[in-house]
Amino acid sequence: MKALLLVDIQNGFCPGGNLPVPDGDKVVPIANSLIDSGKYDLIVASQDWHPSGHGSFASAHPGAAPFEMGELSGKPQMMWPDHCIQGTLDAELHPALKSEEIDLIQQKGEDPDIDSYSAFRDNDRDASTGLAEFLEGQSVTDLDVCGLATDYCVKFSALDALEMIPGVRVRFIEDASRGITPEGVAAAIEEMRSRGIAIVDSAEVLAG
Ligand code: VGL
Ligand code: ZN
Repeated sequence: MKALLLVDIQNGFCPGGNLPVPDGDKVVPIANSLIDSGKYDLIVASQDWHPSGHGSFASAHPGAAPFEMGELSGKPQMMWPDHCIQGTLDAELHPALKSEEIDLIQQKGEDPDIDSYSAFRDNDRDASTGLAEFLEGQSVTDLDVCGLATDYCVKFSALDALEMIPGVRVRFIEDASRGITPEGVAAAIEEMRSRGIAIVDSAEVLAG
């Protein structure tokens, strides 16, 4: 079974959102062409889904400013602007994304005391969201991962997929993803590659 994981293609990570990734919205037409390709047996998506006052928000820590390192539950934590708050427009999947074709939407980041970049488990690698067990149960052998942001949620999701779904082959679709910083993206791609994730383009996927 071949599956596609669309990571956090939400208003909040697109221009106009609360934590905009440069050109984040450019992934939407590419994601739609992947969705429509007929290459996948299963299409899943993740959705960053924070309660207001989440501990990853700078606003929850007196004196902290967004994009500085701070601390959450005794561990280093990037301080983010308030983003993707449950039930707000910011948290909705991008309106142009063909979300009616998505088989399962995995929400994450609900625990106020820990962040969850990965679609599969919290940042302390403890609490599983259940997505790995679901994909394993569906006998997924091949998983393509793309979306927002390459240097955070996409990278951690791809690495966890490899670790948590027995025997799975993982590919990262570079042009269907965007990151927060160019240096972060370069380091993320190198880390994924070194762990055995294939770095591909949507053209290659669509032609394959
Ligand atoms: C993300 C920062 C905070 C992401 C989510 O989707 O990459 N980044 N929350
Ligand atoms: Zn978040």
